[in-house]
Amino acid sequence: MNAYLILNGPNLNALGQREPDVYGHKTLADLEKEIKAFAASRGFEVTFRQSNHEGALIDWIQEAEGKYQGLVMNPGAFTHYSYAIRDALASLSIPSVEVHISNVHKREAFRHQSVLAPVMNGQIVGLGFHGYRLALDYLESL
Ligand code: CA2
Repeated sequence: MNAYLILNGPNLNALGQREPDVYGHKTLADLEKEIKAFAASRGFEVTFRQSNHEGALIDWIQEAEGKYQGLVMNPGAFTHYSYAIRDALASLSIPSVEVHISNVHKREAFRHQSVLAPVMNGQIVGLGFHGYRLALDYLESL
């Protein structure tokens, strides 16, 4: 059975608590529940991790090698400037997809750039929680 790691970065633990106009009313626990049900219906496994700390995310990326068939990551604001996460992703041999709940291109200019997207297989933005399902569908298609 395929297994995928889903990483969520800084502030995503606050989903559903503030800025519902941007991120909606659902919480991170709701996301985990929905995606776990989706995975069960498709016959694969998902492991969820969230951290507000860059180093913790890097440790999980490094540990994913050989353990999972792919990575889905919403790196939060690290997307826009973390070369340390980029280096970790660049040395990962399993496929990875960047997901953003909001449409970053409709927002502030600093959110338009991803320093991570060039070392990942692809990027999904602005489709809410559905982006995580699409990313998993893509990984399953490989
Ligand atoms: O749209 C996304 O998924 C983001 O990765 C969310 C990040 C943001 O920094 C990225 O530019 C785009 C922010 C995480 C969520 O922050 C919250 C703040 C207040 C309330 C709820 C979540």
